[in-house]
Amino acid sequence: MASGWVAAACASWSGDAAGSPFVGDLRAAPGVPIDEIVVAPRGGARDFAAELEPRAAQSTVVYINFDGASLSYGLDDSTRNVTALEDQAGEFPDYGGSSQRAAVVQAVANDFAPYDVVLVEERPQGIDYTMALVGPNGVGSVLGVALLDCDNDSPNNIVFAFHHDGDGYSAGSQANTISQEVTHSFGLEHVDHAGDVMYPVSTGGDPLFMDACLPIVPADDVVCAAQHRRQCEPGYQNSFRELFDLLGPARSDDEPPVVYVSAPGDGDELATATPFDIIARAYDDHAVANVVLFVDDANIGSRMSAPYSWAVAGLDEGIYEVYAIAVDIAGNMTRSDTIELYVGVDNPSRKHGGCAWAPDASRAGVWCLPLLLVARRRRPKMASTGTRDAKAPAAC
Ligand SMILES: [Ca+2]
Ligand SMILES: [Ca+2]
Ligand SMILES: [Ca+2]
Ligand SMILES: [Zn+2]
Repeated sequence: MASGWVAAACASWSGDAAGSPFVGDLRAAPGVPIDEIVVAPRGGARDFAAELEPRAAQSTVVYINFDGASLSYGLDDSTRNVTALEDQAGEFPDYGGSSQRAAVVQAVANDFAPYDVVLVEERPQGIDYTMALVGPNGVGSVLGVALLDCDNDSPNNIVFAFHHDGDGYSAGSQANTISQEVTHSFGLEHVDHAGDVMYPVSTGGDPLFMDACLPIVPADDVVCAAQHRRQCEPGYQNSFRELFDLLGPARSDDEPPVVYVSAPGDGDELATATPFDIIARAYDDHAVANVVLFVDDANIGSRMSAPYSWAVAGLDEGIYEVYAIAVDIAGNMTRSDTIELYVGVDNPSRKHGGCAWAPDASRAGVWCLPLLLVARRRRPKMASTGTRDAKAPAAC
């Protein structure tokens, strides 16, 4: 422990709980120890000069990463995949299937609903975020591991939940592990109440952050004492109020999401025989609830988590109009621009005789420009002869 590291394993603690002053015998509690918490090393990455500048209040961003990552060892930095937990360095596996992801994210969102927290499933760019890696990388019998980061000193921690799709834990239980690990990275410790997210044993049910001063366990090893004392007597923690102070209240969500169809491209020509994916991208200032794809105004199906992708095969020849509608968790809705797909048929505007700009900047495109300019210039004179005006571009 010369380096200032303190490891607190839930499993060993619950074994000698008899001497603790709180009510309740954890040895009798059913369930699995949730995690190991490790006190965060101090110093190094923090940029104090930057903190002298006033900043607009910003939502706390939590990136739930189900896709795995390649981690190196050093001071925690989620943005560069660096973890201070040496035994987690290396390849962290992905979550596996996707059947439970949306429900897990929803349950985490429910836990953090009172606070100004934005949950995302795609890696944010250019901002601070806590990353929760979710995948089967367990060592021993615990379900997770996290740094205990008093006063949320680092905004870029990485925490770990060793769950995978179909591991036998409900979405609510998996979410509880994730929520607890994330919250350790804000400096909250374990409390002795099975109804609180910070209870150190996974017992099922649907714990939340309770608005009550609950005894911290293990009682003789409180680490972030100053932080807890703002709400409670020494030795106690009010998870709800502490998070409220650290994160701020949830903001109302009046901003609709941004959504667009990213693949195939507008006007793309596709073969009838070749299956392809339609991919939409959606972003929201809070969280996207789902994205629904429409082809020729028919609802093709909803996706609740990124990537928003629909496999397409066996389409008849024809021109299809495709758009997506994204809904955020507050019910705000956005319809994307419509793209056209040419399946088994030519896109006339892609022909060399057309006026569209060919991707290879072909000679036809170059010729087309002056003719179009001529057509435009003539337009006022031909205003009374609408049919000729409409035909002008076809002359190219
Ligand atoms: Ca932190
Ligand atoms: Ca919960
Ligand atoms: Ca929104
Ligand atoms: Zn824990």
